[in-house]
Amino acid sequence: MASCSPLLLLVLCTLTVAEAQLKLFNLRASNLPSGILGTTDGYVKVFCGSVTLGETSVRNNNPNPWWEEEFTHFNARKNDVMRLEVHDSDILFDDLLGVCQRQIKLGTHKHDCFLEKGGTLHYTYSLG
Ligand SMILES: [Ca+2]
Repeated sequence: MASCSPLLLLVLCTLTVAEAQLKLFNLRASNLPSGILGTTDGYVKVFCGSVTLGETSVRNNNPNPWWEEEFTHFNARKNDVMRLEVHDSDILFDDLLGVCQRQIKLGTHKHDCFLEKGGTLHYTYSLG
């Protein structure tokens, strides 16, 4: 058909896989366990797909920390895997308290994630 140009098809395809903006915020945790040294010094590392978005500051000696940091990824796509790692900072080796992984969906979503070594991570993200 003369009306269906290859250029139009290309534009449609590009729109279908359009990249979206991911924003992660309202990060907090509750009931984090204490390590051998007895203090819980939590921080969170954030990844999306193969991209490292960064990490929060360390909240020293607080089993119920919150973090004001927000993370933004401008080239996110629906169904990318977002990965949040909760660590306890220590003098020698930091402990990994747990990992939260989720395929991101369009819209704004609030989640609670139970950590392997105890405690819960709470976060909100929006994709659009
Ligand atoms: Ca610690």
